Amino acid sequence: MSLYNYVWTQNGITAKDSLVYPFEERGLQFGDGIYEVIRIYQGNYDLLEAHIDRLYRSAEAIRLKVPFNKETIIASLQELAEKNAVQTDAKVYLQITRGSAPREHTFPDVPSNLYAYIEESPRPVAQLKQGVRTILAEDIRWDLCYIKSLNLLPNILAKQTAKEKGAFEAILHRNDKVTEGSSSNVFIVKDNVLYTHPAAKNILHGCVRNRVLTLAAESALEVQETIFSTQQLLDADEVFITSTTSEVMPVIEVNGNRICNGEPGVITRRLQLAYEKVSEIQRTASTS
Ligand code: DCS
Repeated sequence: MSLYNYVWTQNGITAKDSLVYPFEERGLQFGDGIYEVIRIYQGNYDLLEAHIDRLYRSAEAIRLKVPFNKETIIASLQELAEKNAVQTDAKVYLQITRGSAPREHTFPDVPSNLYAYIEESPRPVAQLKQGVRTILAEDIRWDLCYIKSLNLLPNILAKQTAKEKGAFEAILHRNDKVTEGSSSNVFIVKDNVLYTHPAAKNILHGCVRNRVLTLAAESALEVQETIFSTQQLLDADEVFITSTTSEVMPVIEVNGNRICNGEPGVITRRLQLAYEKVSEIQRTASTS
């Protein structure tokens, strides 16, 4: 996937090839930082404020200084998209770390490092239509997964296992209670009720998750933010996962067990369409 040429750093917008990182950098050496992945549809940001709000919540949780206020971050990301003349479906990756300093665990007295770049990111149209396979994996992460931290090793290992088993996502569980996916939130539908894990500290409070909950409430669908088990997942009428890049993605298999006869469910479809509408996703772009 191609990267757009200009990146934004704490020092301004620059060509990506001119960006040099020192090897003594807190993100590189400790994963001491936070990030966001934000959608761009046809050159326009989606859910930008929600992502920046979450960025600040993550920063506060790890006592990281964000070098700009919210308005400046939003304006700079807009400027970055304009400078790159982005017109396609894309995503921005924004990262802030505790800066460049000799390797000591304690906080250095240096400015934070920030960068953001834009990458083309076509919507996964075929998968959105057909649904995807998933596996179950133990959730071995720490207790504070609401922080979008750079430390993604457990997520990476789970996603790699999923890939090796021909699956799109690993659905994580702790003592047989489903938490979320390795890079997504998980929903089930049972008897016309939508269930998802509560927005507790041990899951990421997904921006797409929040939007789907709003859409469900607007369509008078009963929603319960409660913990459910792996058995309830396997017995669900419908399952779907949500994320910035995957939107509302139907799940048609969990650990080799077919869900909804291997077809995306009716309520999943309805929420998918509502999501496309509210995100102002161009139907022409999504079906091309
Ligand atoms: N849970 C985890 C662990 C995630 O990493 C993500 C998104 C989500 C849930 C869904 O959150 P959003 O709805 O806000 O996207 N992960 C991003 C990532 O790392 N790549 O793409 C999305």
